[in-house]
Amino acid sequence: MSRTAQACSEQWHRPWLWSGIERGRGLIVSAETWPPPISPLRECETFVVSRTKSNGNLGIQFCGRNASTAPTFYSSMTTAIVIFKSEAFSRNSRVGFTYQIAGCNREYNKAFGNLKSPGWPDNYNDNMDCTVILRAPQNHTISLFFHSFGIEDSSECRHDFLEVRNGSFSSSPLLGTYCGTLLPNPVFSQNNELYLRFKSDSATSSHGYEIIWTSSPSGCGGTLYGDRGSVTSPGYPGTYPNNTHCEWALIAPAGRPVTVSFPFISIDDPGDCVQNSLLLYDGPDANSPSSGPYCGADSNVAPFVASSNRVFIKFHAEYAARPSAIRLIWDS
Ligand SMILES: [Ca+2]
Repeated sequence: MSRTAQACSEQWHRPWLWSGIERGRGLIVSAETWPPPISPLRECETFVVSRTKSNGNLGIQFCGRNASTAPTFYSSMTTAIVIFKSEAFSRNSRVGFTYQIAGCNREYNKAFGNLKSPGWPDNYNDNMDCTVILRAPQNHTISLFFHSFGIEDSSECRHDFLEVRNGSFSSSPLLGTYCGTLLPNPVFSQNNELYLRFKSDSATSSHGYEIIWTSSPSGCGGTLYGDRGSVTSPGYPGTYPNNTHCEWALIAPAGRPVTVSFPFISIDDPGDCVQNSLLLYDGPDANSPSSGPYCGADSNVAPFVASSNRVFIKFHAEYAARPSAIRLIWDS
């Protein structure tokens, strides 16, 4: 099934709300324009598209004249909302959006995002076989952080499993196969692509998984996007390498202030928090008011409560002579 909606006026269009009917099957939304663009206009002058899930604004926003460059949007649930705004629309122009019921295969060509098991937050269905390919920009490596995990446990994960491979093919080197309820350690790719396959058998399901992923050219850091999630130092739970420098920009949905807690923090340091430290900023970048520096080992650090939906995190470690790692969790 697919449906198309059109807009042709210079105003905020009433949002379209589209719903699928099959639990566990999201929607794919894509955009096109008529007539095709002839000459480029200023970015964002012609149309602004924001497509969101029904329970918040964890969607994507796209500005530009050429709809063919708009990323395809996958909803994780059966509903998608499309909001369209035009500021300078010519009389003969049209923009359209098409949706169709999606299978569970996904391909993301972007630097960061989040992944949820099919049907989340409900249990996944039986007999699923889903492939997800993450493709970050060239020269980036990907960090995959598990925030919630529950897949039917079985010996050697023979019943249901999530597997992660370093590359974009089913034959790429295996990084891990996961089932059960133990939260897997983060996965760090060696290049800019990861291949994930989720498979369930014909009986017994569980609540599935919630994953935050990001990427950066330095091997650590990137944008973290989602209403909640977690992040760790590289190599976690092992010790981070010497000269580690990570900068994470955390973005929760608008209007939802972020709280960051510290379930594990052990930063080897002589005590002055100069060479090795963690800083949290109450805003989008390092110009925002900071909290910290945090160093040493402490199991009882008070949560950091931000005033908005944006937090910037800077972790710098020149050396680690003793076992050292950090894990942070955020909620909004
Ligand atoms: Ca099963």
